[in-house]
Amino acid sequence: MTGTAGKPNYKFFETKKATIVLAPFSGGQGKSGVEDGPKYLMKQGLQHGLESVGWQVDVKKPLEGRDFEQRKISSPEVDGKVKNPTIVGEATQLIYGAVKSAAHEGRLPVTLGGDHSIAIGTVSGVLDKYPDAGLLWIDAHADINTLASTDSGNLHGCPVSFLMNMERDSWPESLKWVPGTLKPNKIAYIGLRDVDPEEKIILKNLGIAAFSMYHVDRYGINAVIEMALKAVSPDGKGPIMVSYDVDAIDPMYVPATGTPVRGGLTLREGLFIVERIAETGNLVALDVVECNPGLASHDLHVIDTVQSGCSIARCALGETLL
Ligand SMILES: [Mn+2]
Repeated sequence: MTGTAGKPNYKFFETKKATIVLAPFSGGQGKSGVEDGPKYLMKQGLQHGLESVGWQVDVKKPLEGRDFEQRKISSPEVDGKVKNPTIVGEATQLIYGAVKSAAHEGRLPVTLGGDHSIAIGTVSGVLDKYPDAGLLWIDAHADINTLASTDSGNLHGCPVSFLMNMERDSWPESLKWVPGTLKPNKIAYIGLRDVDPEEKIILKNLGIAAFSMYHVDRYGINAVIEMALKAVSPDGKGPIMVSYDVDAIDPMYVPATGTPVRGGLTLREGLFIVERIAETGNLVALDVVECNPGLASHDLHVIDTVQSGCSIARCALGETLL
């Protein structure tokens, strides 16, 4: 290996066309501000960053004019334990439509959250085009609570259980559109360090490839990525989607996020994950979620967080250090 590793070649795309899907949605959790994530990321130059690495980019706004924030504030909904299932169902279905059509048009969807509940829509949309896609979930949390196991009732802690069709009988009407076709052998986690007891049991029972910060320390990030890729695509040829929660990275680098947990990835480890996935040529979609400028204690926190989000997107879409 020389210092001039080849530029990534995205083999599932004839031409490098991407669609930025703006998903300014906060209804999967209680805090305000995460709905401003897309606006800040765009203001920081995310679109130009993708164009600078050779992509033709268009922008879709599937939630425009829908007033989900207003509905969350003026008529908060609790169904059993579950909070705001109606707006989560409606918003994720709109995002699903946008991501699905971008994918079917041969474009690479880059969805900007918003809280992580939006991945119910993005992953479902990507699987419609690439049913055998592997999903890498980069996160401090497993986000695999079921409606029975969730303590908080916040749906951003549950998207994976919907994607995997777990306990469908308990689902609210608004989420019944979710196809739920993700198989346990098609998801791998990197960065975990705050996993609920019942989630640990679910991960173990389903045999899901889950790499915590312990594994990152034990084996190093390079080996962990290879193991994660192998778990979801044993022959190394299948399409890969990345759902990237910025809280995977340590709050030292990414402070402005809803559920920060200390002891996370360094910024370099966090970027290396997407650089390496880009290098495989197998990337077909990316989410960048949970940037919450409203939770920064000063401007530098906003800049650190938003710049990290932009870097994740550029590295995933082919920016290299050399
Ligand atoms: Mn998450």
